[in-house]
Amino acid sequence: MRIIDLRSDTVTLPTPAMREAIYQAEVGDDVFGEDPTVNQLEEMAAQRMGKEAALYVASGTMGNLVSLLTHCGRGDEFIVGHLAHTFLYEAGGPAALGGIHPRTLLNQPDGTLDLADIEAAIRAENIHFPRTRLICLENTHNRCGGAVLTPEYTKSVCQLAQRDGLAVHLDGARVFNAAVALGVDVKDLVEDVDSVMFCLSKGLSAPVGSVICGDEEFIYEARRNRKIVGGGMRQAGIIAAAGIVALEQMVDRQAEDHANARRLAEGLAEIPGLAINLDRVQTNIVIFELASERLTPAEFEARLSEGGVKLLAMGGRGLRAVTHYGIEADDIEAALAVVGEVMEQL
Ligand code: TLP
Repeated sequence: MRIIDLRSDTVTLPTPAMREAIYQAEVGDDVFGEDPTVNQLEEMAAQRMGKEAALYVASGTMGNLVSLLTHCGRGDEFIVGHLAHTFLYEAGGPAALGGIHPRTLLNQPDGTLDLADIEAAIRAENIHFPRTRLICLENTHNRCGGAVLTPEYTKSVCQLAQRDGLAVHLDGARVFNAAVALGVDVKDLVEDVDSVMFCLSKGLSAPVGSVICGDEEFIYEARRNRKIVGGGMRQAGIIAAAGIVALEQMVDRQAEDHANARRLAEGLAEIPGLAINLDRVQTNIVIFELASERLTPAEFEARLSEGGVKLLAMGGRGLRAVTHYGIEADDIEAALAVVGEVMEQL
């Protein structure tokens, strides 16, 4: 039976070109700055983002953590959405390892934070208060169904931050999905942020790794913090080689993933017992609800899995399916047929 794995775009396997690049990669000791392949990837990433410098890290979680450790000291506060990945799914790393205090604001359904809410949350200087240092945004927004933040919105948050001397970090795990969906250069989405982390190992299909981009000084300090968390990786060119192929070959094709997600969402909308807001499907993530109370989302997930379709129950009545390299239009039709059968049997 063919397994259609829609749990995440993290399940993507390296392409033949990536395996070839891995085989051919020239490597050296990256902690000495001597891995030519890592250096090439970092230069390429900085250039793509329009930033001065970049740093290769093991994961998105490490990239966000290292960025937060670089922006904030112990007892400092960062403003973050209540549905942000950095807040929900990174094991409290900034608090556990950096003594950094999260100040959560309600995410709007489109992934934004209300500008008035941000303004109201910025603290005055007072010995009782933590010091607000940073605003953290997420584009695309995972828990908001892959919602895209526009260049204009991001710019307005950055302007507000600059007025109060705060930095802005973008969790851009899927920022290339946002760029493809909006038809803009990714530079336009990160122009005014102080740091951005993007993942090579999700929609771009590389096996391992993420990159942080920012100015020279920020990246110098981030390199120290990467060392502190044990992220100095020696002959990392072996994996960085696939990252270079990802940036060269795998960005534009994400439009196919978006088209497949849209088709999936439209198909789900026609199946009785499921609820979905089609306006919210903008990129490669489809979040929908099991409206029928005849089975729990966990049971639904298990039944689909027996039929060869994997997706994730997300708490509450919500479920998530993610399209990616390796999932074709036919797979979407096959997945919809399995979902339809499971719902009919209820
Ligand atoms: N997200 C994963 C899981 O952790 C939920 C997924 O399957 O979507 N920022 C965002 C917006 C993310 O979605 C993720 C991973 C990360 C950061 C962390 O990246 P990794 O998994 O490389 O540490």
